Amino acid sequence: QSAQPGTNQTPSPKPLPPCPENPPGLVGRLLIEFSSQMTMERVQKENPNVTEGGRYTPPDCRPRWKVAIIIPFRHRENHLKYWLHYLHPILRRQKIDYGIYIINQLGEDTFNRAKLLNVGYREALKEAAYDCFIFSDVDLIPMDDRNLYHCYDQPRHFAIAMDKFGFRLPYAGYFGGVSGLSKKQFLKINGFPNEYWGWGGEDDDIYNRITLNGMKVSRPDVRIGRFRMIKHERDKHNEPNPQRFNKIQNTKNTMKKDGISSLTYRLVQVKKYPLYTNISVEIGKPP
Ligand code: UDH
Repeated sequence: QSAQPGTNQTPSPKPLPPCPENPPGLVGRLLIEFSSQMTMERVQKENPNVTEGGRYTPPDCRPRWKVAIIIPFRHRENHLKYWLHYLHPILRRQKIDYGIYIINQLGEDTFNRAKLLNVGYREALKEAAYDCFIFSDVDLIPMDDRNLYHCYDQPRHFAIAMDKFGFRLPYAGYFGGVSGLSKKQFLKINGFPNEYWGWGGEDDDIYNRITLNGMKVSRPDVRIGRFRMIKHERDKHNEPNPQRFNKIQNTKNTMKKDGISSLTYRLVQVKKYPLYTNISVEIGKPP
């Protein structure tokens, strides 16, 4: 038989199919515990497919979102090991294209979670064309891998049923712990506030920004949105902020000028580790 014209050319690789909406490898409810010792070496061995800086993309399908996972951080090395141990395999089963960014506040001035998250948004975009941003505390682990870490039509709240709140939302407008916004949703609310120093209020301000801009919060089913928090004492230099009650009354006036549009900080170091990218910054102190 004679060869057909063109058959000796190298075939172009088949385009990958879109990733399934319900990834078939999910296992559902997970056993999460923090009593066994965890080492970074072990977590690295468990995750050979993660590439430098904590990046991963599914080999067999085309993900719909490119997700930057942003973690506000200072002095929580032990929690980070557990977070990486549990989350890398979950995200892999979820067929997420992602990068992990630890935003480390340098110095010992008052902690500022929301400002660090703004920094994460800006710095992650220097690394890749992310279109979805998931903001997670370092001590929160999902108990069910059907809680998919990507973006949705509306801003998403993931951590709706934490063990410390009896597996319920503590109040209807709660938006703390783990949340996710597409780039478009994030820019629509001018990012997050930079002026909440110390513990509390910033998540309520973000909730206000979302509703004031005509969006609403989307949430998973309460049986799927369960989380375990690694128990810890209150950190030094993150005392409850007494101004928070007043400040959240004023989101409508403050959100236009205070946000990603007004963000300033000093980038000190970007360091790529096997399982995450560490971004160390100076973000100033309260006025
Ligand atoms: N964070 C740090 N370092 C700090 C403070 C906060 O990394 O010094 C980050 C970390 O990602 C943490 C998140 O910010 O998960 C939120 O801070 P948090 O864990 O202090 O807030 P949470 O509401 O706890 O979870 C409040 C203190 C509870 C004290 C309970 C004492 N029994």
